[in-house]
Amino acid sequence: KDERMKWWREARFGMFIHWGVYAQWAGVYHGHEQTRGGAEWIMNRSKIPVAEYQAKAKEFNPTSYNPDLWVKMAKDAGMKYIVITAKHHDGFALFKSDASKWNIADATAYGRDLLKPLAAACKKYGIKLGFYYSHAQDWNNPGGAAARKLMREGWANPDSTQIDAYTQAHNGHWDPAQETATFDQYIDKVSVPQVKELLSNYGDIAVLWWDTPTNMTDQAAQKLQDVLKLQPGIITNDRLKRPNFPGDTKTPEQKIPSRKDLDGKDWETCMTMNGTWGYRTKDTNWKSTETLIRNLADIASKGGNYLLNVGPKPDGTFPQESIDRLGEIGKWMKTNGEA
Ligand code: FUL
Repeated sequence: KDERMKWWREARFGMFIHWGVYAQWAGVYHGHEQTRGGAEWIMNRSKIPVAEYQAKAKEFNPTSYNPDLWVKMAKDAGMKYIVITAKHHDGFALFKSDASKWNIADATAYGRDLLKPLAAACKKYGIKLGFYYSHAQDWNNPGGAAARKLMREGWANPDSTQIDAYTQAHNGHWDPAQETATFDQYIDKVSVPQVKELLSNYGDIAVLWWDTPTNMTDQAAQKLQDVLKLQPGIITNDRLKRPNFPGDTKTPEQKIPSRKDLDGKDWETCMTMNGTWGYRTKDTNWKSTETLIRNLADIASKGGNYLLNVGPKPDGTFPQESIDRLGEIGKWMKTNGEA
């Protein structure tokens, strides 16, 4: 295990990328601002019908996507690895998949795999590539789980009371289309095969970043864990299924543990640069570069890693505020950071 963890323990700094068709909505549904949570949650927060969400995805066409530039920005900032949302909770795959048509190649105007060229760019610059995969929650592929049974006040949908009653009676789902298969069928037909695809078709994969074990069983978790054998060197986090699948790394979110909370297990703080993981037009709550550098120093001094997020725009470019901060961190790193 120590051998497997070696590069990760030395890395200290990585880039998280939350990108998907939710970037098109950018936190707004029919003129209603999403008032809480990351913009990548808009389909669930606003309980957007499956057909409507998928119709909008047809227009997704990130013609300015330039993974070479993305990876170069990460590298110049001193980052050693990238973890990208191969599939977030909306179930949309950024890769060509035979397990579900709900993927970039089959469901959008862009029509081709986004991860292949990213993997090539990572290889070119010597940056490790990891995949975030929402294994349990999936709001579009039938049978997938849906967390959050209530919209509560302020969510961006005027019909919230009616929808809340429905979701409470339907285990978090808000659209009958989501329940045309069972959770076990979803695990067997979508989740397990897609993780196989991800671990077979993109070269060396450094990290599998599971997220939100909603409705997970130990049996389903074991099926997913077995797929990891395809990449013997892979590192995984602690979100597959608690408590029996602890993985390699703990994942404090948006916070830096204090020394007394450290227990010897490897850990990685993931954090947004503003307040959202997925792109959101109205979120201008950007942390200063100084804060980000202080965070990195704090985390590194305590032996953790900092996974700092970028939420690209629907056209495939990074928000300018993220580009600026990455550039400034890189400048600081050149004078103070790296040996
Ligand atoms: C959370 C997710 O629900 C968020 O959308 C985001 O991906 C974050 C890193 O993990 O649990």
